[in-house]
Amino acid sequence: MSESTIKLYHFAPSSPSRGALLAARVIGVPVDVIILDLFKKEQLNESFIKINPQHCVPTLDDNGFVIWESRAIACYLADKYGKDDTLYPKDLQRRAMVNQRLYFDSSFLYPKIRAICYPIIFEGATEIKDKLKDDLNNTLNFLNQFLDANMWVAGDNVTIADTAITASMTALREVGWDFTSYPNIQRWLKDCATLPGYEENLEGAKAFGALVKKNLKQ
Ligand SMILES: N[C@@H](CCC(=O)N[C@@H](CS)C(=O)NCC(=O)O)C(=O)O
Repeated sequence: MSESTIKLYHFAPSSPSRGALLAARVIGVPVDVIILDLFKKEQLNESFIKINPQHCVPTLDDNGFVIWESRAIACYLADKYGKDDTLYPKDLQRRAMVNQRLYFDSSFLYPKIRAICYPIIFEGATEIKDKLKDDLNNTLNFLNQFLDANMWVAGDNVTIADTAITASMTALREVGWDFTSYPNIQRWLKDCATLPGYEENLEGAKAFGALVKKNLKQ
């Protein structure tokens, strides 16, 4: 029996890390999950620094081919191990649309969630500044608009843009964010619950939410 030699270095509360793992689950590729506890600074272990000098999760090691950046990991896994190209289309324009949503997540959505949550988890903040709240809500408006005409964030079928954005958005929901103004997002989040690996993702999102809520003045 052959054993998987695909390793994913992972920490469940991290949204990018969950995004890569959820992509692997939806693609259906078996990965050995190796937990690095960031609160114990395990990512700074000498053995991991040798694998990834940037010492971040998620990091993928596919038989010695090492890559990090959660969305790049998802693209690689979908291209290499996807049963077909639905999760990451080969058609240039459909692929460009998935890439656009992935970049939307990496450069707009997730950084705005992080800008709110990291100071609360790590720097003693107990409140969310109005400017940051408005900024994130503005970005959620765009996501809600993407879902106006589409069942999934990049079209009519699930793609790796959905898995990345699910990881970000479940974390935000577990923080207790108000999604009342975003009916499409609420509907889409319900649909995402059908994805393989969703419950595993949710567990990490809840851990993240608890870290924020414990310090947030209600
Ligand atoms: N853009 C990266 C972000 C990765 C990232 O920020 N990882 C954090 C956890 S959320 C990390 O590993 N921090 C520990 C460190 O950098 O030492 C991705 O999507 O993979």
